[in-house]
Amino acid sequence: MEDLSPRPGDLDHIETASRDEIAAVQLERMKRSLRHAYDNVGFYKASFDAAGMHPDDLQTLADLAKFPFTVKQDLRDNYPFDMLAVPRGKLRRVHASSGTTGQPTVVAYTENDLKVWGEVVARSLRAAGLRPGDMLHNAYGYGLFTGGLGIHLGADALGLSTVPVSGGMTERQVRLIRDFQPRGITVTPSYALSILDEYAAAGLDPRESSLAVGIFGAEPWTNAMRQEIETAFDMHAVDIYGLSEVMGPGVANECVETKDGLHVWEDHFYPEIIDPQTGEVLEDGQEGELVFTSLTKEAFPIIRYRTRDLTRLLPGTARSMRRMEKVTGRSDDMIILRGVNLFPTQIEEQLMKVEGLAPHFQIELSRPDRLDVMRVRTEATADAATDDDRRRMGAELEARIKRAVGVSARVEVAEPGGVERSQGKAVRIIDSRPAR
Ligand code: DLL
Repeated sequence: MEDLSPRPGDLDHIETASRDEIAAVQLERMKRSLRHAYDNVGFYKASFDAAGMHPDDLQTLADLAKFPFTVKQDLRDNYPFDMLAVPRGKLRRVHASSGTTGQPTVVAYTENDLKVWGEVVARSLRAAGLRPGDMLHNAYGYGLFTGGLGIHLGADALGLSTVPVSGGMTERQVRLIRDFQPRGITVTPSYALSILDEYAAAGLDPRESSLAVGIFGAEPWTNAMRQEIETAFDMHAVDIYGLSEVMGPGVANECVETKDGLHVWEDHFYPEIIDPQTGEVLEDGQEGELVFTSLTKEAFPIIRYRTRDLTRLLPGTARSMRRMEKVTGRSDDMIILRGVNLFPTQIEEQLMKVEGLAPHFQIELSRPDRLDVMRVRTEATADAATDDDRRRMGAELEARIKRAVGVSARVEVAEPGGVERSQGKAVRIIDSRPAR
């Protein structure tokens, strides 16, 4: 694989600044952000007042812990525009969650917010190894989802030429990559696997493609999956993280030269890790729920937003900013099976170890009698397809899950192509258990 490390002079000053300098920038911005939220958003005025807190009570970064949290339901309660801190006329963009699991939530951006978003995404794409003049195949969905348009903003800011292909029409994805010869691809890891299938179907070798790096996010994926994708395409695979409520993609990104977790762009987004049960702030290094406070957002400032994503904070390496470890999963996606807690990423990790299984899977939860049953549906790769082989691979995965995760699962190995493919975020869990 090509060496894509940054060259001297490529980085923003703040990316390699001292921790003291970063903390000074954060404190000054945090004071302003709390004040802006309190003065301009009724919800924050009410929630700070109820907690007996005022923006002037923030003297140190640690004081943030005394301020109240914001949760998804608060955004739903203030649908569509009651959380905005600027007049409607100052908005330049609105995005929204799909709302498939309830009322949609809305986020909005001023001109300056779009500029900052472009800068942090440009920083992310550069951390991944892209340089001005490179071509980017952007297969994140365009639309209300922040993925497509957010990456596009950053690609413009960095000076890339973007192919705004969006998700879907997989055959065309492969044809355009072959014809246009892009250096980078931005896509969910699960859709990258669908594109990989299409290469095989077209009789093409993905290792011959022009791609030098893929920038994957919007859903959890494991280091085992990284290996799989890097080998299949002969390119680097790095992780990008973000969420609409905090900005969109580009809140944190891995550096291609280290691939050791995602540097949080801490000059704009202040991270904390809390104990999800007690809300208490945990030390760096301890695993818990990630919480973000925006430091520079105008239209939609967000204070102590509980992401429900589980990870830990680690010291900086390739950049001075702290890293977050790859997200294990969302607390909403945690499966509790007969007293054992587990995440789909743990199943992914085991699955990748079984020779002959394709990296596609879904987890079905049901309760035929009184006990919960977990069924993992996966499939064989094209060249390992006899019934006996499939039974053996299924048994091996069952044994691995039992040993490593501690639960009994029934594994069903389908024919190649038997598991539903994603065109964006994969649906990993199908839960048909009746509510208790
Ligand atoms: O998924 C923004 C995004 C687009 C990030 C493209 C990266 C690339 P939402 O639709 O609001 O925004 O979903 C946010 O997706 O809270 C996580 O649970 C999950 N997520 C995002 N990136 C990662 C990642 C976009 N790298 C939610 N690893 C977040 C694991 C991720 N989970």
